[in-house]
Amino acid sequence: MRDALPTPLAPYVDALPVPQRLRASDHDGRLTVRIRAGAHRFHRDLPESTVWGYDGSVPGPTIEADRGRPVTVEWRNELEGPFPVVDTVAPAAADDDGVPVQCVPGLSRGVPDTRVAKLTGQTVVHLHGGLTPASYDGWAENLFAPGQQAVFHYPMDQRAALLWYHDHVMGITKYDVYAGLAGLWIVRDERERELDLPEGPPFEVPLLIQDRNFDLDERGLLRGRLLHKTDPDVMEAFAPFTVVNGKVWPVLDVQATTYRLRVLNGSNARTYRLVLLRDSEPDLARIVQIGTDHGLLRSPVPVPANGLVLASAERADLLVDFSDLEPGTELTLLNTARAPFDGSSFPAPDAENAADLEGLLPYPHVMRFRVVAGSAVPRRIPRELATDFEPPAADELAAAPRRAIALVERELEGETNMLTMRELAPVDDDYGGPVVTVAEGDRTARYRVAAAHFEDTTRFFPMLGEYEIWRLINLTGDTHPIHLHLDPFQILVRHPIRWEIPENGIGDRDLVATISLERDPDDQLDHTIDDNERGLKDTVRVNPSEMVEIAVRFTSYSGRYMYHCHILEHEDRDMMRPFVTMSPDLMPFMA
Ligand SMILES: [Cu+2]
Repeated sequence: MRDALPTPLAPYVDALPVPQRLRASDHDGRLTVRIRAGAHRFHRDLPESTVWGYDGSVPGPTIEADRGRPVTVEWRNELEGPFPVVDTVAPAAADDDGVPVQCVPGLSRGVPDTRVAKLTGQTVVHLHGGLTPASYDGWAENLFAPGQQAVFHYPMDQRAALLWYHDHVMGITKYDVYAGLAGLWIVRDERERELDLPEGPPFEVPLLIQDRNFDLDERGLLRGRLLHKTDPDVMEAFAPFTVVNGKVWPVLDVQATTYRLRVLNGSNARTYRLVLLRDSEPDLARIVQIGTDHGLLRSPVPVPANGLVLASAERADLLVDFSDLEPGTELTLLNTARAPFDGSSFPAPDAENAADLEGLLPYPHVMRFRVVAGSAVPRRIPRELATDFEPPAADELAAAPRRAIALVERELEGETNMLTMRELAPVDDDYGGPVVTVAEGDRTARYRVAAAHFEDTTRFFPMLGEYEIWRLINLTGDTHPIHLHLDPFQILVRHPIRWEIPENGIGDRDLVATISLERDPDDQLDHTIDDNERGLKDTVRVNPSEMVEIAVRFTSYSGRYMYHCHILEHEDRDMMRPFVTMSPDLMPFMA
């Protein structure tokens, strides 16, 4: 079933909102952000929605900071009133017409979850991509309640990049972010200014992309109330309406010049593959990508031929040249990615036909650009961008500690599936318990599961200043965007793998699996690292039948941090683990 539904809201009628700018330098580095309920209109033809937002707005204000100039934020929790999102699990995955319930608004006969309705507004703020001391990183269990506040110090001793701040409460991040608790944070530095990149309005435009769904009233008409709906087959909420900076399918008037788009996928679970179309044809050649999660790439790269893929929490810094276009020209940004995303491709020339109900993509619409009158000014694109990082050299990695983590989905009877990160520890040949074997050429390594749940004993103690190699082994059918807090990493390789898990091989803590580093003949994915992934990343897509190796070097702070899947429904359902960065002089004193 690859089919469209009629759009219940008119696309491309609302102007793209640009979030309020909050420049730290205008406030001597001291900011106060009130976390509170607000009223927000997601579309011209929708009634106002109640949201929970930073400064009561969706998205929150875009905080702008300069490298080397610390920022202190007093996060004041002033949340009150009922929780603004209704949560439900529909009793069936499809309605009577066979349409998946996640493709349509309304409860689809689901019963509102009363536990969610009773949430009172406990919160904690995490600055995603921030090199932040552990005390201010927003540990998921260190909460502040309504009436309380937290004063967090952000050193901003880090390169220019698009970061974002969002709620990170253990178990309910998916609800709090969906309610509106997310905003952008831009770090600027001298290198970017040397390159004369667009900074600020009108030519630098942040695009925070999310998906949202809404409840219906008794007459079946859309009302503004936010709806987080899942179904018995799909535990993640994949909402039908794409929202950019808080508006469903907005339009941006652009002059005939180069724009810098700072794109973030802030969705709970949905991955986007963004394709720009003009006159129904892909028009991706006018886009170059200059940056990724942690800022500038070493040189500009084209976006992949079938579109720019961004999983939850991934960012892209794009330059788009509109200078050859006549006033009145329209370009449309569409999404061609099915959900749940499994890494498979979709041809860009077919983007207009990407609607796919079974793939939980009823509307490919994202937003439109409309060229308006003005003088045409192309902008020179620098050929060399970042000069401050290199791929790690072989000798730097030769002695690097290696860690292995299996991503596992455990199906449970009458309960939502459990997703866990299984930290693997090598065992010798006489170990008699359940093992995971990894065959690599003629060598086979054997592992036991050493940790499976967030509260299991911490096992990862990376030493500051030293490279480590982490191997992320996906034993599920979906792509998981894995995010490490604190320092960025580089992707070394994506290995295709074959794997087998016997019946009942996934226990609460045990795992039996046979993995080999070879391509499965049925595997259609190419498992390449895209050019735009050869930068400093903090979130990496780990596709099905794939083992991703990353090289990470923690440099900045000692303390307790976490890594997790950035599909919020997974992170909340245990796909998260702690690690502790260590100063080497303390290691002899570790028990
Ligand atoms: Cu996941």
